Amino acid sequence: MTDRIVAADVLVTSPGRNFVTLKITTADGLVGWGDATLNGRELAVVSYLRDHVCPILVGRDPARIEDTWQYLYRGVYWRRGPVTMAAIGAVDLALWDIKGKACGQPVYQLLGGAVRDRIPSYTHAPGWDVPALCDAVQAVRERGFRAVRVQTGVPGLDSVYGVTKDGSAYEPAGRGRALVEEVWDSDAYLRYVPGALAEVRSAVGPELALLHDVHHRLTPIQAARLGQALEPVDLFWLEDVTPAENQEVLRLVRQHTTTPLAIGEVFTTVWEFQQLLTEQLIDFVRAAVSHAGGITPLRRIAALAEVWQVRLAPHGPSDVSPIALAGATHVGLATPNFAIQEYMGYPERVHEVFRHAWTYADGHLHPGDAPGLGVEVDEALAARFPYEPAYLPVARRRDGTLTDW
Ligand code: KDG
Ligand code: MG
Repeated sequence: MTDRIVAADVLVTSPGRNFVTLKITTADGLVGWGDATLNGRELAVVSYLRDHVCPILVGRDPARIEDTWQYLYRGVYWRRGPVTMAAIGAVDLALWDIKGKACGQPVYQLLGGAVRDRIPSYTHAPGWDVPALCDAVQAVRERGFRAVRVQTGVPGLDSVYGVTKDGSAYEPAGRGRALVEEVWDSDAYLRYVPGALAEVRSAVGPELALLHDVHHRLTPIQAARLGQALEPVDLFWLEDVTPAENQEVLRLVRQHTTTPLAIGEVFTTVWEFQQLLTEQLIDFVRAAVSHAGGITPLRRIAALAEVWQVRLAPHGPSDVSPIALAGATHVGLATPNFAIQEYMGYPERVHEVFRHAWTYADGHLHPGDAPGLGVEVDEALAARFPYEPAYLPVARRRDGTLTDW
């Protein structure tokens, strides 16, 4: 007797930050969980799911994951985009969770089994100045990480996205209805960062993998100059060096530097990677399993990347929930061209709301061997933390114009 979806519900909880979670329940009593969190636009995805997707899921066969993906992607007239793809991603994750539970297998086994024993991961070490940065890197190293994302303050700027002055962990979205506005100065950043990261490199030695995120803030020629200036630092990657809507601009960057490039956390479909991959303009694909529409399309993106020897390194900040992180670790264990998983970490309460089988040890993640994705949501606890408006800051240049993300 074919199982049927009998309910699809959306939970919003805020144990320190907002998370949107999809719960799919079947007639056989199986429950699948999916992450639909889209930082700063959470309620748009809630409505997309509650008002448009959940009603049409009821009655469907949960085992037909690919057909449901095609149904939700091709069936609706309007395709792509972060809201649509976060919603589809949540459904896809939940259906893989259900299929694993129905088979009594962890999802990575359904993806063809493990090609590695554990997944390399990196975390964040922000520091307002070089001494603080070196301390933060050392602290992360002591937790076993062999790869660290280093973000620094910039002299002359009061605030810099991703870095706190007191060294406390930063949360991308600030609570409150008002968007915080920050001043950004690319020239000050370009003057300071190469020297600062060179000091960090000489302090930590040659082996530790260092990553840096530019958050799309530079023009193509500025990105080329930064990449060149950072070559002696031997970065593992330089991320989001310039906005990549017009992907041709990366050709200019490639012409001038061999610093490896990582792009893709704001991309939502394989088509946005097409030119970057076929012209070998990037070395790492940063798609998030939730924002790119789920495990099903992420595997397709990885397969296309493999043709050009480009590797997968999914986005994994605190605004991608432990359910999506679980999904990424299952893909990571089963996908040959998987390089590294971002693991920014979560406040303790998040681990209490999202009880997960995935584990972190000694710089590596493992999805665990629980059936499905291996995450269960404590709904009673989640209900104690209602949604609170929270938004990413906006940056303006000194002349008042908006700068890119
Ligand atoms: O919501 C946006 C954040 O997730 C993003 O800015 C973090 O760039 C980021 C990263 O690489 O983790
Ligand atoms: Mg990033």
